[in-house]
Amino acid sequence: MSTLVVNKPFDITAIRRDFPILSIEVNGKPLVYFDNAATTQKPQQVIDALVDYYTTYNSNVHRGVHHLSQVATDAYEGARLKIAQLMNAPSASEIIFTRGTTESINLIAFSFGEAFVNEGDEIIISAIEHHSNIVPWQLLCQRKKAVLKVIPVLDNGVLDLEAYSKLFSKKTKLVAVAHISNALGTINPIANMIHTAHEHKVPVLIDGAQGLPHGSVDVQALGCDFYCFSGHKMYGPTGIGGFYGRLELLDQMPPYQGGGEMIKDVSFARTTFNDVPYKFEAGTPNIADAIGLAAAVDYLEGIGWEAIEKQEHALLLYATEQLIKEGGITIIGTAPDKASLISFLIDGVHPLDAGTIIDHFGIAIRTGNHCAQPLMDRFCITGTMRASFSFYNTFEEIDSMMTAIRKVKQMFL
Ligand code: 7TS
Repeated sequence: MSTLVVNKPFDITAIRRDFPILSIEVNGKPLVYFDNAATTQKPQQVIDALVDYYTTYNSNVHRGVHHLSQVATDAYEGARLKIAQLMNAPSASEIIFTRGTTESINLIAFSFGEAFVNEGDEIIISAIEHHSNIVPWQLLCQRKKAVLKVIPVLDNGVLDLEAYSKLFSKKTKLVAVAHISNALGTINPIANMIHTAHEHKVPVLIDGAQGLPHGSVDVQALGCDFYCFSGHKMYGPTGIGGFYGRLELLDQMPPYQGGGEMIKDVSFARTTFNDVPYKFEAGTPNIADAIGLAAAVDYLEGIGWEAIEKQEHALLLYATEQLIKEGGITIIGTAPDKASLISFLIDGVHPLDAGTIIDHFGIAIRTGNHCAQPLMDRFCITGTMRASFSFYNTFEEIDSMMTAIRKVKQMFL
């Protein structure tokens, strides 16, 4: 396991070589992968870490005194520590592994809800949330007869912070908001929003599914109470993710699932629960993929967050310029502060039709509502086309997308 991080110069050719899938062809054309907000591709280093685990030290964790179990436990707990360091969490025990952002939010909505939410209480979310940060709160509100309040969004895709500050009442129990919108690219001013909530003594959950992959996150500097993430969106395997939770809250929250590992002592009369993080990790965890995720973090740190942010920002600016220059395109979401994704419509063409034609050119973009149906309703559209970039994408790939867009226009207009 590497501990020394040496930032290499940004060498796009070498970086692309690390991702075997980037050299395949789709429909007879070199793959252009612009669906990184849905999931990112995996570098060989992550694939190797998975193979190495299954080939040389596959074993269950926390249970055995035998050699393999200890090696696997060290690697699994090492992955937890790596995530804690990545997010600057005060301690590794405040990192809970789950299947990803959706499971993290469901866990917190259930467990925080059991501990702190009662009839008539209020939860604040925003108009630009992914369904994963809407539905768990709706379920909680139904269960507890609580009330869901929604921060409105302005026409440019920026949250209405004046309206936000007026949503708080003595009944507000939690704010749950995305770091970065997966449908618009808006980077929310979460530090300010957390500050406002804390003035009202209300804890804040950040949906970081699109946040953690794009830049360094410091949960202590932000002061957030929960920060949720998905490993597969940050170059790690699917089926692994988790969240940071403030210890003081985690200690007061009941378990989400019962089973092995989350107990201290079991009798038929009574069970006492393990300490965090194990209280929230019932059953055999996803050992291999946690180790794969740690390899992804090593990989990202090897490139360096500054280099990643710089390349992704340059790609966003270039794509935005090209789309504006092209004309006949409506960009949905024009916030001044945006991450590396762009949602747009070719005027007069259904996004699904356009996406299908673009796929013929080997170009993977996303079309649809991006699991943000209320947001689409707000903008009176059914969906958009979305190109989401990673540091491994190139300006030439954006040129290829523009050529495909021109072809769509010729066919439909
Ligand atoms: N929150 C946000 C902001 C997201 O973008 C996503 C997934 C989720 C939560 C759920 O993450 P999961 O890993 O638990 O599924 N977003 C997308 C997307 O934009 N296209 O496909 C999945």
